[in-house]
Amino acid sequence: MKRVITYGTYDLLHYGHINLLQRAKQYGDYLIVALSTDEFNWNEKQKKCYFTYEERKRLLEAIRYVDLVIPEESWEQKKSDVKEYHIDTFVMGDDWEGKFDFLKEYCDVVYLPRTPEISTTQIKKDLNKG
Ligand code: C2G
Repeated sequence: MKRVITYGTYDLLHYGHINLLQRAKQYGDYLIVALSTDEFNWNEKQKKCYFTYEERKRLLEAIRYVDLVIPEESWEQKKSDVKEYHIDTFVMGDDWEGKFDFLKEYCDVVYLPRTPEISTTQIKKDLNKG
């Protein structure tokens, strides 16, 4: 069984995220999403999520490509996650290009093109226009 992992906030969930998850799953049979906790988002990314961790986890678990959701609580957990979950391929959007190459010692590292036209920031801007 080929195991894939990816990380993110996934708030507000949109089709750009789905595109990423769908492509990530193509690298194996089992996809784990390490979902940023509310604390990690606020303390490390200064992101205040609209949906709580539990709500975002529930949404991700409903996606056919996702097999397991685990918490992302620190920047440093990736190496231990890759070992603990016997990961074959680490996948991220290419906005992170090169940032996680240190994992190449432990698994394949793939950066996939983002879906360019959509982002949570854009959604919020458009909604605020009324
Ligand atoms: N993404 C995408 N296209 C978009 C928006 C996002 O492909 N239009 C991808 C991102 O590249 C990322 C994933 O969807 O791989 C999740 O995006 P975010 O929730 O914004 O993730 P981020 O806040 O960048 O957190 O340790 C890594 C971090 O947790 C990543």
